[in-house]
Amino acid sequence: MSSSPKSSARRIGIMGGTFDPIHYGHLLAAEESRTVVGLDEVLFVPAGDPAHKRLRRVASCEDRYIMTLLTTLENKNFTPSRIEIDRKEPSHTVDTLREMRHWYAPEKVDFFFITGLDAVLGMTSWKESEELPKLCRIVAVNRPGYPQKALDSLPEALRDAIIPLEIPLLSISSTEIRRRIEERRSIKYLLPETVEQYIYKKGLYRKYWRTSINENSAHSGCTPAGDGRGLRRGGLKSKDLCGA
Ligand code: DND
Repeated sequence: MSSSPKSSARRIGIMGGTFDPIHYGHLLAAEESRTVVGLDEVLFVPAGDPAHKRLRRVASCEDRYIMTLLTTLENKNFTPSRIEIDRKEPSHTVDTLREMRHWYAPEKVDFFFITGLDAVLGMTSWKESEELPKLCRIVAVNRPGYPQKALDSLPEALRDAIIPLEIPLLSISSTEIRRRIEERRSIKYLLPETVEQYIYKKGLYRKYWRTSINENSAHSGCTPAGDGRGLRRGGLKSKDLCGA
């Protein structure tokens, strides 16, 4: 699998995230990866049931999907995917990549999983992490406080699959955005305005959110939060949205 666009295989970037909420840091990472690594498109894959975020409350997967959809409308090369939202199990990248691989002949597509350096450094704890290099290349974008040198600590097979990518550092995080909302501070210019409006309209991340845990777990089901009106599952299928 090559990192430069020489073969005729379609080069698909996969930007996975909890996206709670999605912000300009995610978008910049995806756009820089697309242009520098030479990707044909980038799929944004919100985790349906982010197993690694069980200890805090996470906005419903439908809210996070809608925020992702609103964001991707602004870039014709970005496509939201429901693949993890529609899966009834906890979200794991290896399952997503295998499912995507299943849709395409191997010579037709190369996958590039786009992720921040912080996430890459924890990858050895992901489900079947040793399988990931067989399924995709990993574009590791830098983040403030995480030196590229830290990649040396990863197992060789994982390291060999990594394409390190320097991007302009944006010190924006979903944690900081949620904190600002709790504290009634402005979140303007940290994320697209449509997402900001959606957050306020649905009353997401207000102070009382701190008190309970992840609502997206398979036990509680992936149901719309808030009043639940109009945000039903199943309107769009993952294949439609992933362009498969
Ligand atoms: P996060 O919860 O870190 O997402 O999850 C990232 C991906 O890892 C998702 O696809 C997860 O399903 C997958 N994962 C995690 C743990 C275990 C397993 C899989 C498993 O398979 O077992 P966030 O929404 O917080 O962030 C999304 C991405 O954007 C991350 O890679 C993060 O590093 C990056 N990012 C930034 N990059 C550049 N500048 C910024 C960024 N803020 C976040 N300001």
